Amino acid sequence: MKSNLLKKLFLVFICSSFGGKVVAQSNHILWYNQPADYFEESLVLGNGKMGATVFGGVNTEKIYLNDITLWSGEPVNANMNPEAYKNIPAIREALKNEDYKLADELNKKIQGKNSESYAPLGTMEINNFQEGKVSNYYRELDISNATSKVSYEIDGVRYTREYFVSAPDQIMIIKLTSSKKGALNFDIHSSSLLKSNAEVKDNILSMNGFGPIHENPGYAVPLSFILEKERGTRFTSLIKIKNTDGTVVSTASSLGLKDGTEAIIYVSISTSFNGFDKNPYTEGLNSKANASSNLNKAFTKSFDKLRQAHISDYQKFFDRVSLSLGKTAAPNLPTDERLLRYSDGKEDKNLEILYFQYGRYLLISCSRTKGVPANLQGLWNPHLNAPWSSNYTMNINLEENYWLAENTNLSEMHTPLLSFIKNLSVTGKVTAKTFYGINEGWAAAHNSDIWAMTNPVGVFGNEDPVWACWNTAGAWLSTHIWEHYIFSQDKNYLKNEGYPIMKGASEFFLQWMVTDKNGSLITSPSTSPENKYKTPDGFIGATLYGGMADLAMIRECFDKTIKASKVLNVDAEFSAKLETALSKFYPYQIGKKGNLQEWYFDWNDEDPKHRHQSHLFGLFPGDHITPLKTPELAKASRATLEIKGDETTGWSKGWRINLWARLWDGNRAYKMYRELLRYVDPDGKKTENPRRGGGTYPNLFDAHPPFQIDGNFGGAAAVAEMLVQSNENEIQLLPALPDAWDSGSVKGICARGGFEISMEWSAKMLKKVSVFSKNGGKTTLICGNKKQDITLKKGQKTEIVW
Ligand code: FUC
Repeated sequence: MKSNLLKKLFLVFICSSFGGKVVAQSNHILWYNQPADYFEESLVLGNGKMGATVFGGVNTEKIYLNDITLWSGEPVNANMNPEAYKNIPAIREALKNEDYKLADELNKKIQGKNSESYAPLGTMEINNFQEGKVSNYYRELDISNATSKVSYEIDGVRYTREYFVSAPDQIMIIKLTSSKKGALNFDIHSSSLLKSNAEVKDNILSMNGFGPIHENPGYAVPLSFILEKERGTRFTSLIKIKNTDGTVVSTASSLGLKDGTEAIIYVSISTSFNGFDKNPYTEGLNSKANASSNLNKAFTKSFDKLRQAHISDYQKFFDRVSLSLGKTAAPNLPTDERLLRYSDGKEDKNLEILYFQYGRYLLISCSRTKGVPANLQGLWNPHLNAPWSSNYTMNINLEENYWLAENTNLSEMHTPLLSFIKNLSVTGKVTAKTFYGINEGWAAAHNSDIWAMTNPVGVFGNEDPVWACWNTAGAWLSTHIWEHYIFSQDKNYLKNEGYPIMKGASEFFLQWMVTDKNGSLITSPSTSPENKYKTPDGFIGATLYGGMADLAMIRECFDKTIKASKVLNVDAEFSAKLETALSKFYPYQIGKKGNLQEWYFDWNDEDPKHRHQSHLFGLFPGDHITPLKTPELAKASRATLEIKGDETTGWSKGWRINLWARLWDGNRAYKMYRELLRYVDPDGKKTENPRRGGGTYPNLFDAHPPFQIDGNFGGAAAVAEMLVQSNENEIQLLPALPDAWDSGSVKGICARGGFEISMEWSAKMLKKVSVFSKNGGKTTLICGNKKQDITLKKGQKTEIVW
């Protein structure tokens, strides 16, 4: 007893004396005992618009700065291939004749330009002039308050830095201190990969520059940027030091502090982006004036005041959800070592919680800008030539970014995507007409960018239809509108903004679908993201008719549009048309291997283990396949997942965990969750036996590889999906609870119907549940064999001992 107590006291002592910080094994702190050498080791901060990637170096602190609105290009000319649609009948004819080779060739005529790219704003370097041996280095990111810290000692002097990026004040703050008076000596430089000019005036280090106007000519071709002085998005960064003592010094292009003890660095950035349809040069915002006004306002405020405002703004969102998974015996280790240990199969429940909450942290930090959703890298991209242009890939990646938005209680963070869909519905009208010959509704294809381009990509006939020609994004995205409504119960949004967009997506597909030889509705031409079929005579191709993924997504789109029209009590006639169409859809087919067929015929896949599984859309994120409603289809979905296996890219793992959760197989979902959290070495790191593949980097970023943020979000969403599943009428509690999580509690998970769930369980049995209703309503709670109907008034909460 006594020795246990002593041990505990000793542990508390060790933890609280380490680097002066409390670092007990944590579910909210990422920490390291060395600076980051690689991007995938850095710690990221953001306010939904501005992003900072902090390396925490001793002699040189490197911080990449991003603004989510800084892209190449300018508003898209959606009418880029006005006669493309004239080729559709010939493709249909080729498909009717089962001439797949010709169909694939002709499908290339339905292509337009590629997307623009997300651009890095710049790099800020803080050079420190302390020499000597470094000891007690410590670096952390605390996701419970969205602040980061670095501290170390040199010759007995302790240096600290604290960083945050504030949404209420639109500013990045860095506070530097030294434990010895006057020991702080540093200077700051700004640079950018873009065309820019840095200078110091009135003790402000400013950098002004502009983004390229064009373009990524194709993934296969090296990027070629054209810089024109009077075109493209302008950007500004401003840096100013507030010192308590010492002297602020400057050169023509650097700003510094001499012999100080404490200083605060204010960093303000801005761009001229003024909306997807406004020329960022001739109709742009004044980036200089905006950056300066944010800087001046923040500069009058104290560090404590700014910090407090930042933390309370952030915690308003973050604190809505908490998760506990019971006792853990995992030791307290730096996050990189912790991940390695976990990858070797060891238990670490708090790491599992940390990864879940980190997903929520990342979404709050990168998704708060109207019309500009989180991109492929969230908003943290250092590259001029980023992987996949750091753009929006809409055949999975963009949507997966938002799977956690509603169920993990971050509905506000969904709105950048929802407003972006609205923009897509504008350019998408032109795309529907010019590429597909459809005069009603809107269409969107595989890629997009900040300019809401909707055309199929491929550089006008140069790229593979297997990804370039997919045109079902409108169906998929419109389901996000329904999800937002059904979780939030915001009828005004549905009526005034959401429903017309959903209707437009449905209108397009109603016209686009054709009948097969037996009178069933299908799409033609179709492709299935981004897999290829093998016909019985050996042809490997992408273009086909009746792809099952298209049908699954359009089914969801029609179904949700009908539901929305009923909620609003409008468009009964249109709804009836959708009902009739749904009854004629070419039905799902079960293949010879017991799998859910991806192709119209029971063909083989070129790659049976392909990372995409879009034909399982109805199981997740859709809901028309469930183990109860459609047991045969659920079984076939399971067979498909078994054939594909579990080894895949980061985002694909994220998706499969959700699929297993929807199949109510908690242990398989958990197995794959563990595999998503498998340690992956930074991309550039040369080690003898590098750990590569889909998984998680030392900074807990998702590894496709390379870094893509979708896997972080998909993985976090899946945790919620394992604990709570819901539809318009029912809430399943603990539907896919893994054995490893036999006891625990959760607070604040959202369910469809506008409910918020908190509950406790032990020995895998639900003990207590409390349900809060946002807008009043009824639902049925289900757990195991027990069901309970509840009706609540708006704002009412009930607690049930189960
Ligand atoms: C899709 C995926 C790739 C990658 C890219 C950004 O094309 O098939 O794996 O994630 O998007």
